[in-house]
Amino acid sequence: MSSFAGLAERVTVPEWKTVPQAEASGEPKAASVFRMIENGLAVAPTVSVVVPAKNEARNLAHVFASIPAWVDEVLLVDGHSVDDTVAEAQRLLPDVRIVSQQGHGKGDALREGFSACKGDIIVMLDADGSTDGGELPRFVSALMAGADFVKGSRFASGGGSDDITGTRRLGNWVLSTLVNLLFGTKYTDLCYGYNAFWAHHLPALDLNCDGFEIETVMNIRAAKVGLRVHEVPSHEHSRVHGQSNLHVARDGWRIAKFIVREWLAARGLKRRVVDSPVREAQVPTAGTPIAELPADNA
Ligand SMILES: Nc1nc2c(ncn2[C@@H]2O[C@H](COP(=O)(O)OP(=O)(O)OP(=O)(O)O)[C@@H](O)[C@H]2O)c(=O)[nH]1
Ligand SMILES: [Mg+2]
Repeated sequence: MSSFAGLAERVTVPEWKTVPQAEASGEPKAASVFRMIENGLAVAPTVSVVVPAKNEARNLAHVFASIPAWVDEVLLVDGHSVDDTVAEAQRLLPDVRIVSQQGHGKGDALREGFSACKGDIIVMLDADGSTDGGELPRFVSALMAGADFVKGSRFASGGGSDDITGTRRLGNWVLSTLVNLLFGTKYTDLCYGYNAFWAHHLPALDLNCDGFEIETVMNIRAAKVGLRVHEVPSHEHSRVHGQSNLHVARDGWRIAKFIVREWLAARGLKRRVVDSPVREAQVPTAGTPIAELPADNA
């Protein structure tokens, strides 16, 4: 378990309580330990937090201070920053793992960060101070309760935003409605950067996009492969310092094109499934991991 020297003093979290699993169950000694993540809830799975950051040096103190001390690793994916993002991250959090992004774009950054994670659970958190690490127990709790993929929602009951403009709200509603119609989902928020999932579902998500469409594509793929998706309310704060990298019209149009692309791909897949006699033999059984089920909800 990593120490994150310096972080624990700044963050108010419940006292560490490690209980060997074997002691709790009376079974032979196991490697896992439970950690208290909030009052009345202890978890054994390890948690990685991925923070994509492009010129966010001035926001990192705020962001890191919100990350609870029970998090096992924090990965900062640096997007060719020209400010002191990397040095500041290392100064604030000596245990931080720096991933130097090879490509460009938030989607590319998250993909590189996800593939470097060692935790059982992966959580994505923005570096501009808009997403609050203090909400992490909600995401982890939902995963522990049976979800495969947990999306934060600013528009679920209990959520909110200090940041969203009228234009963005409308655009997000239109895109969410389109996805719900095309994929049979009931998402209340589509383009939000606070999500968490079990790391073993990463191959099923098969992420291959580079830009701000990444959250949308993740949400669609999660539905397409049959993952159990839960929404939890989240409050989006205003960016603390600096300027957004998102261009509403350009990125909104790009997201719309990705939605249509995913829909066409799902229809093609469905046709192949229907045409192929081999698929007949692949009817899922009770023991089949849900991420390996064929897509069927286009
Ligand atoms: N590594 C990396 N991070 C990026 C890149 N583009 C954006 N980010 C980060 O992704 C997060 C979200 O980007 P923002 O620019 O805040 O965009 P947004 O949150 O969608 O839009 P706002 O609501 O206007 O803030 C921030 O932490 C950015 O620093 C990139 O190309 N590489
Ligand atoms: Mg932002």
